[in-house]
Amino acid sequence: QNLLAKLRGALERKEMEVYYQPQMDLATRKITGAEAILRWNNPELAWVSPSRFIPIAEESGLIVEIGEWVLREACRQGQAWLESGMPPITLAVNLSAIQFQRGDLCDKVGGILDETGFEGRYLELELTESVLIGDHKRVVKTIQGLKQRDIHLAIDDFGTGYSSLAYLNRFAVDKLKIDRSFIHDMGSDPNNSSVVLAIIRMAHSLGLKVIAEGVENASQLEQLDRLACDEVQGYHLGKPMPATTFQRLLSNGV
Ligand code: G
Ligand code: G
Ligand code: MN
Ligand code: NA
Repeated sequence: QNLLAKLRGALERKEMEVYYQPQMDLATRKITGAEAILRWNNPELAWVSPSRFIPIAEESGLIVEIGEWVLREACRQGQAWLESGMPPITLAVNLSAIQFQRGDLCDKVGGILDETGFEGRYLELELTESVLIGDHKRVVKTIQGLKQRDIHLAIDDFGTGYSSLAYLNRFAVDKLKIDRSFIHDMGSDPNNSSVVLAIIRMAHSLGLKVIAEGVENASQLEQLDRLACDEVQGYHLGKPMPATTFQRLLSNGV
């Protein structure tokens, strides 16, 4: 396939870049984190959305190499920001189920932490619900390994998967990311916020934090604050942006 052919070698040609999208703590209204989001700029194709190329990278196995590159790049950047005196923030990195299911994830991640000097307590890995319904023993072992390095774990796109709620208790997950479709549906009708409220209550009763994705306006932000949501992420705070732009945003004391 054409896209796959171009995807091979994209890293070597330096066509990939990691963007950062701010995450805000609702209680303090401060930026406390960022999600690392991959951008691919191919000279012939211009910008290609990850929703188009990630599935191809997964099918072809290229996601292992690409995912490792994103992780290393985010940890390197996070450590550089810390060393430059920026306030500590948590960097969230997306993991593909394929990366998670390979037996060597903990060694890979641990190696990158050692190599960059970035501490695990500043790193959050975003998993999808589908990851947790895989081989139970292996999932538990991998999660234990990551926890030993104080790495945080978040469930991405929460509420859109088809697995049961049982895994929330069974696995040492720290945070739920409420899928942006639920935030969108909150709209102007407060009745639509009941699903969001249910997720927040359940998460808190299990001792988990909650972040809302896709927050696009002040009304959604204030609704989420009233529902006791912990953190928000979305265009209202900022789109994914290059590292230099994010650094400027953070040093302007938001
Ligand atoms: O930017 P966009 O909305 O098109 O992103 C689409 C999807 O791509 C999102 O679900 C996001 O989680 C995923 N994505 C972005 N960066 C990465 C990455 O580095 N690794 C993986 N596996 N997925 C990513
Ligand atoms: O699935 P994941 O959460 O990793 O997807 C992140 C993607 O969501 C990013 O690629 C980003 O472009 C997109 N995104 C981030 N904030 C918003 C938002 O407020 N509205 C919409 N529609 N998309 C968003
Ligand atoms: Mn994500
Ligand atoms: Na998401």
